[in-house]
Amino acid sequence: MAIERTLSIIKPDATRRNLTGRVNTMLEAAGLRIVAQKRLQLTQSQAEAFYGVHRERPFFGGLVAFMTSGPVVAQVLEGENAVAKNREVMGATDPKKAAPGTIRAELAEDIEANTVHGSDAADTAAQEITFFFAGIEITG
Ligand code: 3AN
Repeated sequence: MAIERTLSIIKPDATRRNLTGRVNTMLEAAGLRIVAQKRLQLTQSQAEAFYGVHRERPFFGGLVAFMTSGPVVAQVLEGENAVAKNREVMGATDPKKAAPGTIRAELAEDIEANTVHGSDAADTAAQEITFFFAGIEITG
């Protein structure tokens, strides 16, 4: 299996509840290595650009408002099959449907305030990593 990198975001509901460490423990326990990490406050235009693919969806405005409601922690995760492995440890978008033991089942508040973002494919991972990080900020 290939060593991959994926982009993870710990969302404002989690930073507000001081859960960054809890999330990181679950990521690391799943075999993912945090090879870059920074806490930042997204502006409205940055959040709109990051979630541009969802621009036409009815929840877009709420999603942008939520993602700018407090700090986020952007991370690059590395490991075997990292994109799929991170999606697995995150759990389903709606925490009510997330498998027990996943981050969203354990920690998420609802379908919008769902604690973590994770890239959904290798190509989007590459784009999303570049959105947040310069190459010099990522160490193996
Ligand atoms: P995922 O984050 O599981 O890949 P996406 O990419 O379909 O899910 O959605 C991006 C984000 O938009 C979700 N993480 C969630 O915060 C929000 N979202 C998705 N569907 C809904 C919905 N029906 N109502 C409110 N927010 C939603």
